[in-house]
Amino acid sequence: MKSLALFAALFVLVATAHAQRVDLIANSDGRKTVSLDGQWQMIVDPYESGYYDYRYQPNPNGYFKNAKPKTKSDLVEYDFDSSNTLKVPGDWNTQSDQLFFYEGSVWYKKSFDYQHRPDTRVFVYFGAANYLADVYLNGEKLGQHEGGFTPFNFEITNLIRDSGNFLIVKVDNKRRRDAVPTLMTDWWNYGGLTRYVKLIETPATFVSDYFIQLQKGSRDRVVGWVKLNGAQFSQRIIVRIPEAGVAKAFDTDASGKALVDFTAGLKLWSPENPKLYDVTIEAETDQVRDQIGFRSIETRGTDILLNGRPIFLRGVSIHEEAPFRSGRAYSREDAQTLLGWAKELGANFVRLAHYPHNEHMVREADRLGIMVWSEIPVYWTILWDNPATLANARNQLSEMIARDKNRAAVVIWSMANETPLSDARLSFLRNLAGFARSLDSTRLISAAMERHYVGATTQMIDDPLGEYLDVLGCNEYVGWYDGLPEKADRLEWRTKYEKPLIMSEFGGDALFGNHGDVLARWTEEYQENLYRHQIAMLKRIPFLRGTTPWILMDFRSPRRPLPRIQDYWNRKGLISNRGEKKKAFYVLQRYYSDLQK
Ligand code: GCB
Repeated sequence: MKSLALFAALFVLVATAHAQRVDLIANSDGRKTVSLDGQWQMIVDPYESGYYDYRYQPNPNGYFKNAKPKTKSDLVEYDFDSSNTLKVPGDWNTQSDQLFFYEGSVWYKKSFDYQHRPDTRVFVYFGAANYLADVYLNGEKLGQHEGGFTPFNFEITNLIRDSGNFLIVKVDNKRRRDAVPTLMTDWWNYGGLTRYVKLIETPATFVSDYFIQLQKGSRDRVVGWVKLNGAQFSQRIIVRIPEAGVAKAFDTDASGKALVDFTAGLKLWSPENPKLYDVTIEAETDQVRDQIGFRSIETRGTDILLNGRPIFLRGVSIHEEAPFRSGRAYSREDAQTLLGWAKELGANFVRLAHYPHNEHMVREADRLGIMVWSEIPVYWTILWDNPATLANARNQLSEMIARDKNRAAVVIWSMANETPLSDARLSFLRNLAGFARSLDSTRLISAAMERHYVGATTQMIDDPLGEYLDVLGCNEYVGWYDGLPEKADRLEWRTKYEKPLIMSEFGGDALFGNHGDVLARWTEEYQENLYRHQIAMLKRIPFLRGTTPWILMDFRSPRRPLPRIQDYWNRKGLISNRGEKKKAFYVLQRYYSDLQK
């Protein structure tokens, strides 16, 4: 009986946590939106006493009630309105010295008025909150979201009022062994409401999502779907691409989903010509707009084919670290700076490591003609045999794909980074790869794997995961963690698979402005020499079809304490965090320019 009650209680908990969560509103272009960016009141709560009582039980009168003393005798031990503020979007670590190393809970509060129009629905949309977010409006819980790098939204139609709304979010960035990522990473655990927050208004029945992309292998047939959310499921949908003369009608089924299928003469998206079309999706009760590019991406043997032609992916890895000011990047300007540097390098490809970056990055990549590898933070030593960890990884994967599936720039979904071999890990990652394919059959699946030596000079790629990937990714640090740069000259590469390889990481640290000879660690000369030997080696790998060296710009990492050199920065950037180019930048630039001749 007791366990039944517990089960029932658990069910209610899970049900309420997700009750009001609808499909991700993947795009709000053309809708009424209200930005909630700016200063939010905040309370730092390391003991979570705004959530638990002194017996460590959830407190029904937690901080989310935003209580105020009504008489002079009332005891209320917190007050948002006289507390400090934090800017949203933005991590808390770089906004306050006291919070620089902080990992724990912070409560955010924003007050707002809203003219709710009749027959409309309202949602609150978060670009991302790292890591666990509990969201409340006007004292009522909307739900919880786990995962620090993907968007989520809750419907607030029945709770929002014309004036005096208060939105309260408890954000907790404590690392956990069973989370994704897990305890150990090599990047800063920036906490907070790190991306844009907005209100989105929709009609009662609205277009909640759509997938409008070329069918795999085709260059003129668009196959996808449109989904409605609301009571009026049965509708005629028209997909228009005026510039290509497309206006096609489709009917939704009983679940509100219409399958889309048409052929069109489209100029294909490519790095040379990143053509985007204005696309509108009209339902009887709603209409949304988007800019969408069309291109095909496939593999044939060891080749990667873009629009049917073999291509080499001249790439670079990027963390979501803000150029110049540091902290989590979030803005369009940040994306333009980072991708502008990638362009200057001669890149046609970027690896957005190690988690989904903010939406500006992929939208700008779409505009600039830069192909994207996008990944989830399944990194190093995940708890492979824990079902909840797998469910969490699957959820982050589905939210990444939900947001970016219409971006032509995205050509690769990557499942994991440098994960140690085991049966449990293989079945976890195989599950993710299958799930990604079921959500999006048009893109290539990859993962950054490791390699090992067979004898002293042969590098072998035979990770059993390779069987489930379209493109092999491989991280190697010959010349940094593995011998000195000259070692690369003697190495030969082999693979068990007839598949293309992207060298997904290589590199070494250099402090900008630190000079010495080619064997002196941390100098620009060491890094430059390392790139020279690496590139000579890469040229000898017959199945190599892309490179994303580590990394475009220095990034913060708690694992890097060396005073005056690292100071908690990973210095493998080709560019410093202040935007200064190191010598190795020009070595890679030369390689990429030669590849285009
Ligand atoms: C790696 C990781 C990356 C680290 C890098 C390094 O293999 O994938 O996240 O930052 O090495 O600098 O050690």
